[in-house]
Amino acid sequence: MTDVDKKIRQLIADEVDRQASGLEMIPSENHTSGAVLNALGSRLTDKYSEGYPGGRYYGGCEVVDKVENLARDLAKELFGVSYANVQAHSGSPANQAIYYALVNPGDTVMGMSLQFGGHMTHGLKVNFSGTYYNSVQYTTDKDGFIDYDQIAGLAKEHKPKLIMGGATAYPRLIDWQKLRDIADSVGAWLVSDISHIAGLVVAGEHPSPAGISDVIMTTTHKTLRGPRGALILANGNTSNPLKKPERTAENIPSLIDRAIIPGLQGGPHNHQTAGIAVALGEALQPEFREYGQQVVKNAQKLASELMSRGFDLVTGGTDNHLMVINLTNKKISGKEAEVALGKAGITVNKNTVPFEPRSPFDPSGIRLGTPALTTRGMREDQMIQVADWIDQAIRGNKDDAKLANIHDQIIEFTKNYPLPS
Ligand code: DSN
Repeated sequence: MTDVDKKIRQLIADEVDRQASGLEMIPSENHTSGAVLNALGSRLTDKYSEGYPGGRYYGGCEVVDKVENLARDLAKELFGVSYANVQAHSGSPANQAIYYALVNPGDTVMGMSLQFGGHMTHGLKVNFSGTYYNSVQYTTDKDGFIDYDQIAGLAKEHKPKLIMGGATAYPRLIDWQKLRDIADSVGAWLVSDISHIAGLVVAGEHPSPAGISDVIMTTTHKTLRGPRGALILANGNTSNPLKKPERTAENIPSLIDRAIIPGLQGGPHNHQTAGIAVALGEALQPEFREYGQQVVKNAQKLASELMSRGFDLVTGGTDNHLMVINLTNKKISGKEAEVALGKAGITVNKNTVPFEPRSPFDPSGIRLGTPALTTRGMREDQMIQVADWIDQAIRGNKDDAKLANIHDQIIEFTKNYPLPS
């Protein structure tokens, strides 16, 4: 054992302790099962396997072919599609592959502005998606709801080749059919980024874009509760990544496969693929459906408890796993709140609110959600206590002794809700 190994072991133990003794409320985070961790820490990480099952550029791939085929089959079954690519290393590379497959540099693309709840890869000017493509950004209305009329108007004016639906900080349901109609009105591809809500889609708590969107992308580590990674899903012809296909709907599998490799990536991360397969197998169990339903019940209970304590929630509540709180009326910035809640053992992230008047580095809001707390077995009753601690921490944000006292209470409380073993 080297000194570095010892240090890293200690840091891993410290991180486990931090997670176990606090409330992880960043809505894009979760706690994976021991079975997923086992797959991630396996010898599969040693293996190179550029290419796809049955068509690799390396020998010795007979086992990892089975791993990847299993992950692909489970993804198809879970989301009701005929094609899945499981090799993208995470969400941003997956979205990069989708643009690479479907549009050319300089083409017009449309997505939701980051400030209003979108993602960097949905066309942010400083991201590849806003640099290599002519990005047009849509926003929400003044109350924080997606404004489909605005999207339709922008589409008519700018004629995008691709419209990206989906968000990272949007607390309401997304109407995929309305986006489909808008995309069809201008002949654009419709891509649905369901990274945040994939677990809710599986649980029937959010409408699925399957059969509506041309391509679906999801990361695997948020509500889906797997390891870091991504799925790109579609329908269409069986892929033949060796032939350059025309950009037609039935060729989407070939276009995506070629965009991942040789387009953008080299070898897939086989340990990650195995972890994804394990997580997808878990998501197919009936307990996962109950889990997804409970995530939403917990979020709605937490939202109503916070609102009853005077918190101003963007859109006035939530339909999903997350909420964005505008803290302006509490006379505290998002950054200050993130720090104060952190001292109290509650991990959230600062977040912009629609029409943000402040800097994104110190915005007006915070974003929080219930996926990880629900994984640990917390239910609506515990959300009342959590809301109370959040309220106390925000009110006492300058009082370190008070924040430490809340943290002590949370340490005791979390002993009843262990991380998955
Ligand atoms: N970084 C993710 C999130 O926190 O929502 C999005 O990729």
